[in-house]
Amino acid sequence: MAVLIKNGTVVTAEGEGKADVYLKGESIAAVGEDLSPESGDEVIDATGKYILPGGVDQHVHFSFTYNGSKVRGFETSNAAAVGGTTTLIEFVNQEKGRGLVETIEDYRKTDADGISMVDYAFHMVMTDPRDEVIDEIPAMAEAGYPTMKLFMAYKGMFFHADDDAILKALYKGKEAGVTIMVHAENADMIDVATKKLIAEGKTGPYYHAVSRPPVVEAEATRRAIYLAEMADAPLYVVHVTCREALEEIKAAYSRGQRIFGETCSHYLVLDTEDLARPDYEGAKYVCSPALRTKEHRDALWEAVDRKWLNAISSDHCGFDFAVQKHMGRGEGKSFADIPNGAPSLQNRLNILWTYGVCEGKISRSRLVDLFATMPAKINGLHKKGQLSAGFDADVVIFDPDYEGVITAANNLEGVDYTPFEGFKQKGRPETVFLRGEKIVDNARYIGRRGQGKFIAGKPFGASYEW
Ligand code: DUC
Ligand code: ZN
Ligand code: ZN
Repeated sequence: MAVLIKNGTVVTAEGEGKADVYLKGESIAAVGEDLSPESGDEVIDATGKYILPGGVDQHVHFSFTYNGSKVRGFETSNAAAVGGTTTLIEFVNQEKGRGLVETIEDYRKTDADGISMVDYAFHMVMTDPRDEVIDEIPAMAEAGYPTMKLFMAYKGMFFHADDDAILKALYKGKEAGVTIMVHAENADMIDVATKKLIAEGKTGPYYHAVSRPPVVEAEATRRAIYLAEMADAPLYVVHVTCREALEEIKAAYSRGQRIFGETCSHYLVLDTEDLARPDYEGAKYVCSPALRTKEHRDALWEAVDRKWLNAISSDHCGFDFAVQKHMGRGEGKSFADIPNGAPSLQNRLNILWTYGVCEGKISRSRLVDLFATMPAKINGLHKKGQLSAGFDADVVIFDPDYEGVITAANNLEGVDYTPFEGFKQKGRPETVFLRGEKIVDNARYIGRRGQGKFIAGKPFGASYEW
């Protein structure tokens, strides 16, 4: 069945204008003026609405485990749909002693296929950098997984990676067109500061930020850039949060290195002071890197506007407050025991629109680039993230006139809180199509479990284009 969306304003990464959008089967058949329906087509009048490509969230955690506590999984992916995101990219931690492809494919079969309500792809997280694992990187890319992250943070945890692993991954990744990503924080600096704070009795959630200040992120970002320089390979820095790390990325880019990065919605609107909220509510805001001050938020908004950063992700992590976020409370416990991460799958577009577009920090076109187009290109998802003929018919009809308040009470993330509780919201995704099928109608999820499908990424994504 075909759908013709008429009279809306189509927003792309290049600009915007009045146009109709024709969806036929799973693809966009045409974008243009005065398109006519065929008999039997559904026609939607989008007068006064914006038409955006379905979002691509390149940074979600549906399998992350911290101190034995696990996040909510793909069964909550309808939260992405109502938030206007139609493709998710999940980080899968390699299991020790196992190969890369087998780890992702086992996880995919048991935890994503037949469950996900939006389309999905995967990044590998390498945790066991044996020679045969490094040698498997090209096969991983050929299997549809052309991106791999390494955690420079988290000393003592099985997923921590040292410089040796990162450099080997950069060398081998470059041969195969794999984009190497890093979570850039200096693990030793955090470890020493954490132990010192705990010894001083400074154990509450606020000290999470004190244990990992911007210098921790700047040091690791610079080191990763040097490693990428040595390998002459591109590098992607996930969740950039501070001015100092941004400066490292900009400097490397202007020296001619292919260094790229993203930030995440919570770093643009939340504050270090949120970690000091009473009644242990500060624990809701424990994520890594830590939340920053206004000075850094301003720097991030400028960076996303000026293309110094090229994507805004959620870094969604569905730990609940009542039990999981309380793991740092009690005798002998500290902020270091609180699972890292916050739920934000549903509100990425709402935050970017209300606090970015409506406050004049980014244009609608810039939003589309950061929310959908660039994340698709970086990850080699060649039919996602654009409103053009031949692309997947993943489309959001956005109502700019809606006004509301964000609350966990009407959230589908399956978590008992949202870090954006009480935030004003302007505009909302009213209708969402996933490959031509309507999955959100009048801002309510109407799709089916298992409707999403796996999308294989192609190697040599945008970080290789110069
Ligand atoms: N940081 C988070 O806040 N959550 C998941 C993993 C990470 O690095
Ligand atoms: Zn991270
Ligand atoms: Zn993350």
